[in-house]
Amino acid sequence: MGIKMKLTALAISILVISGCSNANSQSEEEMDHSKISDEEMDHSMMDMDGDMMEGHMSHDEVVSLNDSTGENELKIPSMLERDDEEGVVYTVRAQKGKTEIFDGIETTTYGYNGSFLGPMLRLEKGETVKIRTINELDENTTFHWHGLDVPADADGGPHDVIKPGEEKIIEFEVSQEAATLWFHPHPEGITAEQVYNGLAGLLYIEDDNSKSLGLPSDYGKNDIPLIFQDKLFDDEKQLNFIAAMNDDGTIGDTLLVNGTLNPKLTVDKEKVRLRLLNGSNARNFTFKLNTGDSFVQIATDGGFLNEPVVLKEVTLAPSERAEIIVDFSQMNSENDLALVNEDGSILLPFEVSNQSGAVSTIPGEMNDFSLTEEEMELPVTKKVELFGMMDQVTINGKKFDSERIDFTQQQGVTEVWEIYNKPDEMGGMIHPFHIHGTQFKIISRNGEAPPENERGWKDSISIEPDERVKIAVKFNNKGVYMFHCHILEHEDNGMMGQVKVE
Ligand SMILES: [Cu+2]
Repeated sequence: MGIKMKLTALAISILVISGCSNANSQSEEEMDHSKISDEEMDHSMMDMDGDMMEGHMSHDEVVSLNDSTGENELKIPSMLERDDEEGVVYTVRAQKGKTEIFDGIETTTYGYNGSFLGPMLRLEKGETVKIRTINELDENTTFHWHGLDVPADADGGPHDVIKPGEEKIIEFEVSQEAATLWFHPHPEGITAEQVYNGLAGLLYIEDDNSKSLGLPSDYGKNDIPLIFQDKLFDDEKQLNFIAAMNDDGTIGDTLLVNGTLNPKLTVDKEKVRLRLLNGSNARNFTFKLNTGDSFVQIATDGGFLNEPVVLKEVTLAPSERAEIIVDFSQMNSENDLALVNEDGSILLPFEVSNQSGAVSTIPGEMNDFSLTEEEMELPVTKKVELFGMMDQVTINGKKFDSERIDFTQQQGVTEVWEIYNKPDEMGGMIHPFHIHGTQFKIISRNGEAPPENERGWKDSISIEPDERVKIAVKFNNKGVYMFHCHILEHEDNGMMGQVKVE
């Protein structure tokens, strides 16, 4: 971060403190808020008055994460078994329970088919699936299948409330390609709390392609699910959401990976596939190896990239996924290897065993994703403006109203949505934008082609302040779907709209 940008951040904080909101008087260069990270903004604000500015609590990155000490082996979610019923039936129960996250201490948590988080649900493209969803909580919930291309009545948005003690069977055909998706609750106004308390699970889709690529696919061995979540525990080691809650996204100092405190992952000397999910309420993660070595990304939110992309780091906003492959074949246990965050904090130490694992090669061609000339030239027909902070967040100047349809779109017709993250006098903040019931294609970010690792199916996109993105959106099913900010507190505060597909 250069001095100029620091000064810019300072200039903005002075601007704010002096109560001047006429940001137009700033030069264009100074107005380039997108280059100022939230951290810079907050630090400069803290420098000025020694504390957070009133009414504007921290964004993410302000509370740093504690390093994982690596004393606990990573837990791997169990794979959900099919029920013994006609048709393909899975049962998913939302429950409350107690979990030993800290040694000898019981923490009250929520989970699916267990006390914390959920099992991994593995579906095959082409199969018709029935899922029985049961609410065993003492509050309303919904079961939302994030990234799944399903009819709206199976999507589990805020309209699909399941009351305590009630259940619902949904049925759909798995129509999309192999991907790492997930599921979580989506009840109006209380999504953040329920996810924070532990309701989240993984949903894998496999298909002929994914099974023929020869990628590491031994679940829990060289194909590892990784749900990253930050939490703030109180003195009794409980998750007190009301106390921890921040309207701009609840941020914690304690990292849990698959619900494991201080996790480490033991791997053989082989290529290992890591399916990264940012399951946090609000925190962004930038994943990299502490050695500075590169890895390859093979998949986005909704499927394989056409070719592996070599990277040194990958950033995921809440709800985004990336599948990456790390090559441990030349590593040994003397290497102090770990997955770390942008600031170097240790997220997941690796222990490399002496065993040589499977020899796998990463194919050069993995998919046939394409963004056509025709799609790129379509006019913008839906405009979305994300704005605000705290409980003042809006989309196109409005807050969510379950009775209001914001957009209509024809089933099977591709439209270009332009999403603009409008800065405020504070600079603004990143909003991860998610659309239900579809996977979309990124056409451009500020007029430029997206980076190589975003040239694949996406259901969420991280948008910087003052950034304008164009995406090609097509719905294959009908009904009313949500689009919203995936900072869950923003969603609960009304940063959400509805599109009706006809
Ligand atoms: Cu937001």
